[in-house]
Amino acid sequence: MNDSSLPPMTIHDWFNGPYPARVRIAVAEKDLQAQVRFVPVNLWKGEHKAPAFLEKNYSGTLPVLELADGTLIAECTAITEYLDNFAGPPTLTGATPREKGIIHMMSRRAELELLDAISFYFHHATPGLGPKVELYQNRDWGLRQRDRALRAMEYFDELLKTQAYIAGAAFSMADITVIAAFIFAAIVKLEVPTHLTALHAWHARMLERPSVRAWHTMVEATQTAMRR
Ligand code: GTS
Repeated sequence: MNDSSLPPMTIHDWFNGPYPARVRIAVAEKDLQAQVRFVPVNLWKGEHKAPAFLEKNYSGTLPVLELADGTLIAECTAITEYLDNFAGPPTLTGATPREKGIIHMMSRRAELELLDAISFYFHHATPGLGPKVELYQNRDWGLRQRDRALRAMEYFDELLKTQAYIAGAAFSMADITVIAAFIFAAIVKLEVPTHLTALHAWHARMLERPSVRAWHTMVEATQTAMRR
């Protein structure tokens, strides 16, 4: 909803982070871009672990939504739920109790089994954000998480053979979570196996959504500008 009467919001994030992408895509889906200002927190410099940022988010992760009255909301699902309460389609977290329950379940499944697993693989079994930020790594656990993510890809592929979206018949927050998993998989060069054709076909459809296209265009433009 592009409504200038809504109070301004600040989102602390990093432009191409996969988790931040979840919220940026949600903002675009709800047409709230005009209400949001993005403040960069450089992950690669460990700014998200600095005391000033930890005061905003105890977990030391991005993104964080800051409201005009200073209220801080971390966790992508919580931020998405907050944004979803503004009127206007699409409904990302469900309208009926049944939809809400299913979307919550599938979003958690997409997080725990896929996106978080890829993230743990990145932080534990690859150089991650570098030695100054990655103070503890457990390579064996990281590799197990990679295998967990690969299993989850098979699961979502199977699911998408019989339904159009991750949580059923409509686009939702759960789709955004799996879109972010594709973004993270590309960063860590974890290939989504080509035989998972239903999953790839779903992803091709997701890439055509204006919110997702805009995110990829923004990332390419920002990276080009940073190289100059
Ligand atoms: N459960 C959190 C959420 O949903 O918001 C996880 C957030 C998260 O892991 N964010 C990443 C982060 O801060 C951002 S990014 O990797 O996607 O860019 N990672 C840094 C770290 O040190 O864990």
